[in-house]
Amino acid sequence: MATPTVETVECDILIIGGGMSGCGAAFESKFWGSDLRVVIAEKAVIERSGATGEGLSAINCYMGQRYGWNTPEDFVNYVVNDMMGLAREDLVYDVGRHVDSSVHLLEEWGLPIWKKDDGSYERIGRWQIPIHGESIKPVTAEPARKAVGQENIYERVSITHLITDANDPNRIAGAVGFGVREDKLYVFKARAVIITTGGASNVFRPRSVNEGIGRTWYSVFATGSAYGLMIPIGTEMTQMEHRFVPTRFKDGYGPVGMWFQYFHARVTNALGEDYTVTRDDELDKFPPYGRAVPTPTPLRNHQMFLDIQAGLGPMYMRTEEAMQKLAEGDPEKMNKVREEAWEDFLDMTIAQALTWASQNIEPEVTPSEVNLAEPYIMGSHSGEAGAWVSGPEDLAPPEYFWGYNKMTTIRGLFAAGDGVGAAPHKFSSGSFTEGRLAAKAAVNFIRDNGETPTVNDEQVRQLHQSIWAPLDTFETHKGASTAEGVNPNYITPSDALVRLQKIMDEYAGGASAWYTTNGPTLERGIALIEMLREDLAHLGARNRHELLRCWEVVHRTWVGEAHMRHLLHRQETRWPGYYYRADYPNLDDANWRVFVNSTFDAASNKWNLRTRPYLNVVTSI
Ligand code: SFD
Ligand code: AMP
Repeated sequence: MATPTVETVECDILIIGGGMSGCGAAFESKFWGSDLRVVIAEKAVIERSGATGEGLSAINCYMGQRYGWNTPEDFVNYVVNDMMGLAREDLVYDVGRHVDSSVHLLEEWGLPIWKKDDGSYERIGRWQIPIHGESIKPVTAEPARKAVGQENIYERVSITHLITDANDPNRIAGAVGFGVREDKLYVFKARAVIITTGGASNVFRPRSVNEGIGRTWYSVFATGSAYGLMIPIGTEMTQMEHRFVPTRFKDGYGPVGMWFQYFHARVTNALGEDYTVTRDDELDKFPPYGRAVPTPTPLRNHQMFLDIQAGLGPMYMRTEEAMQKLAEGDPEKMNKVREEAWEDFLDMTIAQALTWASQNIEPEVTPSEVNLAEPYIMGSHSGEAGAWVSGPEDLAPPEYFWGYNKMTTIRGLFAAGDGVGAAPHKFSSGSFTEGRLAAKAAVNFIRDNGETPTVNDEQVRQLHQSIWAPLDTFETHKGASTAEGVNPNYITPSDALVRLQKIMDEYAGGASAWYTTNGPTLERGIALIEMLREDLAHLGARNRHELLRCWEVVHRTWVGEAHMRHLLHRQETRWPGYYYRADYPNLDDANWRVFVNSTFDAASNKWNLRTRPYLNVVTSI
C-alpha cells in the first residue's frame, strides 16, 4: 500500500454527507451565504448515495396545508403520540411548518408526484403522498451540486473523525477522513460543520444471514456515522435507547405503509385472525397513548408480536384480498392496481419485487408473509435517536435553546436528518427540510462568529496515522497465519461487525432475543462491547475498501454502546413492540416522561447519562 498524500481543504461550511439532509443543507447554505465556501464531503456519489439512493415510492412527511389537510400542530400531536409521549415538540413543529415548501421545491426540480384528475396530489395516508420516486435522489442532488459547485464536492471521501478547536474542545474546527479510491488522507478545516451522515443499519444482527447477507430494510450504507462521529468528541446525544423495528415483508424487507394505508390490506395470522381486532384490548394497557389514532407504531408491532410469540404465525399481508376488493372484478381496474403494487417496490425496494418473482407470488392471488425486522437506530423515520440540538428561536423554551437552530452542544456543529434526536417522522422530505434549516442557522452562526478555529496539526497527524493503521497492521502481520482472515494480530472488519451484531442481538434485545433484555443482561453486553471497542484498535484491512469497512464498524460500535447505555438508564418499557425491559415491563409516565441524554468524555473514557425534561410547546398531551 502506497504512502498516502495529505490534502487540506479550508472552507466556511463543511457538510458531511450528501444524502437527503446534506443536499438540503448544500442548497440552502448557498442561498443565504452565496459568498461562503461550502464544501460537501461524501463517502459515495451524491446522485445515488444514502437511504434514498435506491429510490422511494412515497413522500412520507407532507402536511398538505394548501389543501387544508393538516396543520403543523396536527403533525406534532401525531408524532408525540406515535413516540408514546416523547418527542421535542419545537423541532417537530419546525419541520412541519416548512416541509410542504420543500416538497413543492422537489416537484419543481422534477420529482413526479401522483396526481388526481383535478391536479391535486394523490394521498396514501394522512401524511403520505405517492411518488414515482425511483429518481428522487438524483433529482435532489442536482441542485445541491449546482449550488455549491463541482469543485467543492469531495466524493468518495469517507469522514472518520471530527476535530475540535485546539484551544476549545467545545468548538468544532473540521473533520478528517480518507479517499476510498485513492491513497489520500484529508483534513477539512471549517468554521461550521453540518453532520448529515444518516442512521444505522446492521448494528443488530439482521434476520438475513449468509444466503441473503447485506439485505436489510434501511440502507446497508447507513453505518451510524452521524452518531459515531459526534459521540467521541463529547456531543450530547438524546434518545439513543430508541430504535425502530419495522414491520416488513419477510426476507425482501418491502415496506408496508402503502399496503396498510393505500391498498387497505389486513395482516392475518395462521388462523385468519386480524391482531388489530383480537388484540384490541392490549391497547388499554398503555394509557394515554394506546388509544391514539393511529395506533402508535410500536404498539401495532406489539399486537402482531403477541401473535407471533403465541405461535400463531406465519403472519400474512392479505394483498390478494385488498387487490381483489379494489379491482371490483374489473380487469382494467386490476391492471392499474397490479401496476401500483409492483411499482411500490420497484421504486424503492427492488429486492421485494425479486422475492415475489422468485417465490412465484402474484400479489393479487397470493398473500405475502410479513415479519418484525431487526432494530435500526435512526432519527428520521419512526425512530428518534440522535444529537440533542437547539430548537428554533421563536419556539424553543430556554431549556431547548442555545443560540442557533439545529446546533448541537458543540459550538458550530449542526446536525440534520437521522443525526437529530427526538424529532422523528421527518422521512425524506423532512430530512431535506431539516438540512435546509440547519444550513440557514449555520450561515447565521458564521456571520455572528467571525473567528476561524485553530486546528491542532499534531492531532491531525495522529488521527491520520490511526485512520491508515489497519492497512499497516495487515501488511505487518499478514504472514503470521496461512489464512488472511484468521490472525492473532488483527481482527478483520467483517469479523468485528459480526461480533458487534452478536452482542447487540443477544444482550440488547435483538430479534433472536425477542426484543427483550434487562439490567444485568445489558451490563454484561456493555462489558463485552467495551472489550470490542478496545479490540477495534487492532483492525486489519487488506485494501482501501476494507479500510472503509473498518471505520464503518467503528462508527457502528459507538452506536451500539450508546444504545445499550441508554437502554440501561431508562427504567421502563415505553415502547413495547420496539423493545421490552423484562425487569421494568411497564410504561412509567410519572418518572420517565423525560429524555435520556448522554455525553462521552474521551479524556476519562467515561459516559455521563442524565435526563432532560419534557416540555409541552405545542400540545397539551
Ligand atoms: O417506505 C457519509 N425512507 C423513506 N422516506 C420517505 O419519505 N418515503 C419513503 O417511502 C421512505 N421509506 C424508505 C426510506 C428509506 C429506505 C432505505 C427505504 C424505504 C428502503 C427514509 C428516508 O430515506 C430517510 O429518512 C432519509 O433519507 C434520511 O436522510 P439523511 O440525510 O439523514 O440520511 P441519508 O439520506 O441516508 O444520507 C446520509 C449520507 O451520508 C453519507 N455518509 N459521507 C461521508 N463520510 C461518512 N462517514 C459517511 N457516512 C454516511 C451517505 O453516503 C449518504 O449520502 S419507507 O420505508 O418509509
Ligand atoms: P412504512 O412503509 O412502514 O415505512 O410506513 C410508511 C408510512 O406509513 C410511515 O409514515 C408509517 O408511520 C405509516 N404507516 C405504516 N403503517 C401504518 C398503519 N398501519 N397505520 C398508520 N400509519 C402507518
